[in-house]
Amino acid sequence: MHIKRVELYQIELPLVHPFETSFGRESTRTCILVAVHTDDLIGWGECVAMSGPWYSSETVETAWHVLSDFLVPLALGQTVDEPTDVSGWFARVRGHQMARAALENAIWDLAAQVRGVSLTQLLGGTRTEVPVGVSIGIEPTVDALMNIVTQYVDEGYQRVKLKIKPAWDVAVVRAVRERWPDLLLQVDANSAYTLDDVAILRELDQFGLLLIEQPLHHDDIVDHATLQTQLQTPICLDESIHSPDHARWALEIGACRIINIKVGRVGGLSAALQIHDLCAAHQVPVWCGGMLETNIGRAVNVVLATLPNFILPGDISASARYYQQDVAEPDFVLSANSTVAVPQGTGIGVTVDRERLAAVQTRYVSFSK
Ligand code: OSB
Ligand code: MG
Repeated sequence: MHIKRVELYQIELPLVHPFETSFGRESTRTCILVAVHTDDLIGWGECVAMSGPWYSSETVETAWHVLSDFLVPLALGQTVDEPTDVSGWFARVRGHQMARAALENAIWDLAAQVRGVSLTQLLGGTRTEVPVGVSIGIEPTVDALMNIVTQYVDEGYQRVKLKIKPAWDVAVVRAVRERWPDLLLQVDANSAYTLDDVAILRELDQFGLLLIEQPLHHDDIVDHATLQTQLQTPICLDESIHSPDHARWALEIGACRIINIKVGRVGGLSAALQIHDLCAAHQVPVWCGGMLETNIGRAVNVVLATLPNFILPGDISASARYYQQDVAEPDFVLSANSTVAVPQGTGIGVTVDRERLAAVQTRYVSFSK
């Protein structure tokens, strides 16, 4: 297949409920959608960079710049046989994983469409539904949080992740654990602690958590290895793992016992597959993280989570947990056993709603060779 044209769309979608983490509060999701055209097909990818450099150093602006000025020119006019070749075109570009992933994933969508198969079939995924949980932000009060957890548990989520930060940790987790003794529960600190906080983190051991996600510095691997020797709860790395090499380094020094794979954070599906396989070889379970995606990015997450070593439930909640009206359809819906169904159509299996896209679009550019 031959890449003829690439379009970038910036959109703004209001979240149904503001999402607060240790790095800040978001009420609207601003993101970039990438459309890659062959003569007769269009592949879609979502760039998960956020408006500010709080989760990672990338932003919507840096991704727009790097896509427009470096990545799209490298892709235009190329003939693709295997989507695993795409990351090689971008090898000279350092960093900017989220920008690279958006373009690479659009080409994966195309590659599956060209073959007339679903992306799940192309990747060799084995599930028709994937187990999911819900990631719950920091709330103004414990009462407000308890109401939100109640709502999600009533909706059928069987696994809950709580965002924590200093002074919003042990007491909050205790309150939730006391009310739901059997709930699958985990926490995510988004790098809000240091090794000086070992005593607080050790207190979390009493709550039978599935994991503690990214407690220390966003680029650290070494201190996490030290911390893991002092905790019973498995550490799961998110921010620190930008590539298959980071995953290998983390496993080699025992920095974590679980890895959260986010396609955007690691630079695309090819890298995500490599990390999946590496972890499987080390018997280290993985799960699919989320970045408040629209149905385009969510579809890729669901597909990725069909691979066998995605053992823990993903941060892949139902579409309605994020947006009243998405830019692609159909919506992902929570089933009675806390799963979502894997799309069966060709490619990523969701279709862009052009009217909705036009209504939320704030910036647009088209490049052709
Ligand atoms: O750290 O996992 C994270 C959202 C935005 C940025 C970082 C994170 C998150 C989430 C939400 O936890 C996951 C989701 O439901 O999409
Ligand atoms: Mg995280």
